Amino acid sequence: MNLRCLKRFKLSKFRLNFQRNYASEIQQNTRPYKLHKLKEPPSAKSTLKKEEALTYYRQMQVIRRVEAASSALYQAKLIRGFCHLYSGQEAVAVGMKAALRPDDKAITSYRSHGWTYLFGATPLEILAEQTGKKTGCQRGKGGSMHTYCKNFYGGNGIVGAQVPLGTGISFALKYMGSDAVCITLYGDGAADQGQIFESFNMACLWKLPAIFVCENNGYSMGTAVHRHAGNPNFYTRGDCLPGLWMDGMDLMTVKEATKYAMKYCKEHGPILIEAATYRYFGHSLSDPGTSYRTREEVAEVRNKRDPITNFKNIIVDGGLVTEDEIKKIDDDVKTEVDKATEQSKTDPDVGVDELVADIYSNNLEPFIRGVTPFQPLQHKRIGKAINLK
Ligand SMILES: Cc1ncc(C[n+]2csc(CCOP(=O)(O)OP(=O)(O)O)c2C)c(N)n1
Ligand SMILES: [Mg+2]
Repeated sequence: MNLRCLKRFKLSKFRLNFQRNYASEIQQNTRPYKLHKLKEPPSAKSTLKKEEALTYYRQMQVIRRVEAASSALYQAKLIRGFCHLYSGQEAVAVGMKAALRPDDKAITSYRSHGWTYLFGATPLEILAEQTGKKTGCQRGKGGSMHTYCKNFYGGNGIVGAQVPLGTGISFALKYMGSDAVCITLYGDGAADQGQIFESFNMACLWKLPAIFVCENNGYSMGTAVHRHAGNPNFYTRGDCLPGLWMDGMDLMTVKEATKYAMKYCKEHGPILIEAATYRYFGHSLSDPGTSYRTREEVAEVRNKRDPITNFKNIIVDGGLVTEDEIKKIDDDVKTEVDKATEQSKTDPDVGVDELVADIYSNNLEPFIRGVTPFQPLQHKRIGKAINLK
């Protein structure tokens, strides 16, 4: 590049930066939806304010870093048992939560860390829960698959079992005259279970404020969708439920779909959303995730469809957020999660005295029945295992 070209290049870069710092909100086109038994699609445009952009970007980065930290702690054998990571699926949780109001509820499967964070748990509480420490969100007694906080009902290990539970939460909301809705998430592998259809039926019958979300990440453990689903269009499988397909890798597409679904289910009853997404890690951390898919496939999604890179490009290219602001968030999140990771190694373990504590919220018998007939264990109330702050 000669000197004149270089000067011109610098000037245009300066102009671009100047313009980039200018926008306080942008309009983004949502990605096309597919509809089933619905007349109108969600909005084709979504407005994004600067503060929202910074928040959503940060939330997605925290989720990804907490999962990377969970993976490292698992490799170091400081997390034992099952551990399922959400990396790649962040835009579904952050986009949906962005549309919810403070009293709305959610329930999901064992892939729950990201949702727990969005409903109020800190990175330390999520990591320390997995390392079995007292500072964990359930005082270390739930572990990776059983994380909860106010308005978030877990963290459920049995495939599909959260769907009737979520339907029950929606029923309770209607019964108590609440304006809130409940989002019930399940995977493509869970979608063939009988209890899902029983739940749909009850929700339809009683017009419950229920948003069912099938997170189609392409695989049920090591089985690809085309090998396990007779009908792979999960958004069409609700029988009496209308369905909506959305690109779950695009945060604003997810947010607009959620706003639409909330309005729909308050007016007409339940709705089913399929979120097309992808997971980067194996099914759980004991699965390398490479025997049933190629490394190239994973690399291609990371390069072309990654939800965080996609969102970053939109907000930087749209002039809403600068590269420096992105870097600052990245650095802050790294510092916060690194600190939480170290603390999750050294905080005190849960004592044996807690083994039979907090089993009942209101214990009516002093002893735990049926565990050791010769030496009954006394029930203790140590502290709230669920932080309702
Ligand atoms: C009733 C039941 N059957 C089998 C399992 C073992 N299992 C755990 S996760 C899983 C696959 C579920 O896949 P999907 O619903 O697509 O969710 P994803 O893991 O992709 O999020 C299976 C078969 C289980 N936990 N519960
Ligand atoms: Mg799946």
